[in-house]
Amino acid sequence: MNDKSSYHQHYKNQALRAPEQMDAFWMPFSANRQFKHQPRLLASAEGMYYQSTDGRQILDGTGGLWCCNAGHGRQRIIDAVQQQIATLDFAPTFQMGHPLPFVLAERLAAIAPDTLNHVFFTNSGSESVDTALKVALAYHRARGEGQRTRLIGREKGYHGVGFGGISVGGLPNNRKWYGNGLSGVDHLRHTLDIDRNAFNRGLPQHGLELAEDLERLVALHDASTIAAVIIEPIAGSAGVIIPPDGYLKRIREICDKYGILLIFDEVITGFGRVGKAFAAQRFHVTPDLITTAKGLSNGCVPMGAVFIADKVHEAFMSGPEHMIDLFHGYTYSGHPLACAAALATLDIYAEENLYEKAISLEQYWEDAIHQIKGLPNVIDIRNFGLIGAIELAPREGKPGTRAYDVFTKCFHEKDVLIRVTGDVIALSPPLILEKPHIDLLFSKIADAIRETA
Ligand code: PXG
Repeated sequence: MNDKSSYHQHYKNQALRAPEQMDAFWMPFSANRQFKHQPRLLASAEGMYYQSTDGRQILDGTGGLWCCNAGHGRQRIIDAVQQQIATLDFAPTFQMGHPLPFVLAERLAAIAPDTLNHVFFTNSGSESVDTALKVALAYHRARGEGQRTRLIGREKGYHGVGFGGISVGGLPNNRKWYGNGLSGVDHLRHTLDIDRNAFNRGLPQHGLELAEDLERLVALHDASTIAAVIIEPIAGSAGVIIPPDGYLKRIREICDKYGILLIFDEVITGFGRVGKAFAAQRFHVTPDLITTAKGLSNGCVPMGAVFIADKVHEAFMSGPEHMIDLFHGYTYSGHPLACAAALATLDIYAEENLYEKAISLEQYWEDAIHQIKGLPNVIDIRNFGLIGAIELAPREGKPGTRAYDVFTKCFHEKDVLIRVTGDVIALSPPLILEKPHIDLLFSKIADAIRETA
């Protein structure tokens, strides 16, 4: 297996198995039995395309899972990771270190909003969320406000799958199986309002008043009990929810008024998806913490990072110097391979101006996706940055099946990879895409929608 083609062959032979031979791997967030009867397997990837195990080139409309902003198979990342594993495979992370996370954190702080100058490394978005929630609680305690233990999330929010994340999250299926979660959590109302905002381009014009829902929760619980609000500037997993114009700014104002920390979960919006390093910058709203993962390392090695404002960080640095300042961390926080991948990824983003490129294609992207309007069962289209969503009317009594059929048709017959959640088609292509890819993507999706009853 020393060249790519023999590797493919090996992989392919291994992958094409009878369903019962696939049973050992319990796939995440998947209909396992259905999948194993008609698997969708990817063997390799380069640029804008995956290659399926049956040898087809599949256009990537999803950046993997909102991860591969620089596209696939980037030589610079490959070289960096290969060199790193040959040089330093692992170094202990508690009370010990190696140079890369220091270098990487500085690079990250330089592209983050002004005051977010400190970075805590994790291995996933879920861990980033747990980290941010814990830092928020500990921050208040360190300042003598230990009674601020309440965390506020939002309906339809997705913050990964840790107990913290599902507690502040607002997707019923991700919560209801797992008991009560954290106590003392409450949720803002969500902002999806198709009745008033259907087929709106960019930021919805209706719904700013929903930010005042935070005032309701403050009145109910009292500000003195509330540690933090966590929201996605743009929600992805719930089917792409774009914030109403002015909403994030108003949430920031209310948090400031009551001394509540604001956490932006930018696991999908970070690293160029909306034309800036972070959505915070695009919206001109600076939170106190930002959670990230995915695009940080182009999805190549698992890695997450939490960006932390100076004032939060400082609150931990006043004890005796020999004291551990934060009793939190992961064995793999700042893993050498992840750091190497992330540094190479940041190089690519900068050298290829990928964030600016995303903005320069935004109008074209918007025009292309809105051409889907009028096709059968299309009830809404939403877009911002290089994010797009096409919402289909659910089939009577069978929610999710219509979009799922479009998804499988796209994969098996149209050679494009899309993602569906519920009856929403969500799109988040690599930022390296060109106009012809956009044309191809939407013409195939349009065909698939037309051909799906
Ligand atoms: N926060 C947000 C906002 C996310 O979107 C996570 C946290 C959790 O990250 P990890 O790395 O622990 O999975 C996410 C993950 C989709 C989709 O297509 C989105 C995610 C994961 C899988 C699918 O909507 N986001």
